[in-house]
Amino acid sequence: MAGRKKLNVGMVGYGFMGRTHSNAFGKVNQFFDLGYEPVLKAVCGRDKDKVEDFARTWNYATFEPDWRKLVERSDIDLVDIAAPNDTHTEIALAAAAAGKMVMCEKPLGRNAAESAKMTEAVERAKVPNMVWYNYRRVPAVTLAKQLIDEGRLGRVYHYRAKFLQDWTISKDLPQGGAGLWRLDVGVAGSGVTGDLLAHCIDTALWLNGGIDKVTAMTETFVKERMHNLSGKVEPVGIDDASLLLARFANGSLASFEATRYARGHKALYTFEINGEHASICWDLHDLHRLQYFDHGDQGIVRGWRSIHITDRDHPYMAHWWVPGLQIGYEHTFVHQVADFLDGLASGKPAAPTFRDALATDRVTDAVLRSAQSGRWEQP
Ligand code: SOE
Repeated sequence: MAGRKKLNVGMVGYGFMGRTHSNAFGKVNQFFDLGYEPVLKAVCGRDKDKVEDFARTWNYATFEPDWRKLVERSDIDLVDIAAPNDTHTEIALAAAAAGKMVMCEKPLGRNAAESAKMTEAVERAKVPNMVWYNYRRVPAVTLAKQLIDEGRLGRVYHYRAKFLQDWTISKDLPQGGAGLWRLDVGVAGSGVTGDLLAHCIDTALWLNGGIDKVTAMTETFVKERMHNLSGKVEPVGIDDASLLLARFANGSLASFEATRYARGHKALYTFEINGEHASICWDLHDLHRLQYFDHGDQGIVRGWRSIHITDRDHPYMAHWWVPGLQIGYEHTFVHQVADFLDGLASGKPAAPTFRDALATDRVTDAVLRSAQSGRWEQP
């Protein structure tokens, strides 16, 4: 599109998520015809050498060691927060107060109280905002949403989801510091509940509506770990595994499981939805396929279909290659930026907004409360 408006991006953080977001900002205009063009203006991080190197690799024009300076810069339109969870609130509040658009990596806050403050701040400042729950934008997951909204499943009875990893099983793995802050409860807020289960809950709220109540259990299998910053063995405050039952407002029953102790599984996010007329299954390890069973099919050919989501009429796929050629994980972030920019142009904000992500954090808070109280808890 000719005459695109430039949108100057200031990124805070240069870890795994800093890379996924930067890649998405850099690629989006090559594949989507949009009214806006992100410009990688500045990246911010405390380690000068690392941030300088990151700026060079990802083509940022400048770098800033202090996020406060970045937020105040008049040449920054959008602040993207890809730094550890304990930084999200302060940066988002300052960015909103400075009138910047704000995008934030999930989970929005370390708990719902922080997320509520952030939500109030962006809404008070009336600045566009979004949270990076990228799995909504796997084309197969977006297609699941379309099929549900078309009423193909009818009444939903069951929602079943899990997110399994195995990278923290070793007792020798330290907690804290670069790459391992997810094990430090002070920084992360919680363990797998905020990190992995939150993805399952975000998708579930989107596909199946609100959750009325939950009953949960959590466990910390390794109770002490060396802390990289203090150099001492310290108690582990995060949950290593989180399992729950839930009741949705639409009457359906759900079970969810998240763990980093499922030997052999690296990032196995799956969900299955069983409705009156049809069922849907999806699996992140096979992300370009959607399994679909339709009871309305003629009996002799009725069975599970494995739909290869690569055709031009599948969500997002007309923007990529030719039918039959699939895309992957990094593209979900490109789709997220494309929808955000489209929302700016149309005035219809793309989801999940901070308010949507607050709803997820209310559910994950209820999960942690229920694991403590042993009772059903409401989000
Ligand atoms: C944790 O290992 C992690 O990187 C999460 O933080 C991401 O949100 C998830 O998508 C993959 O796993």
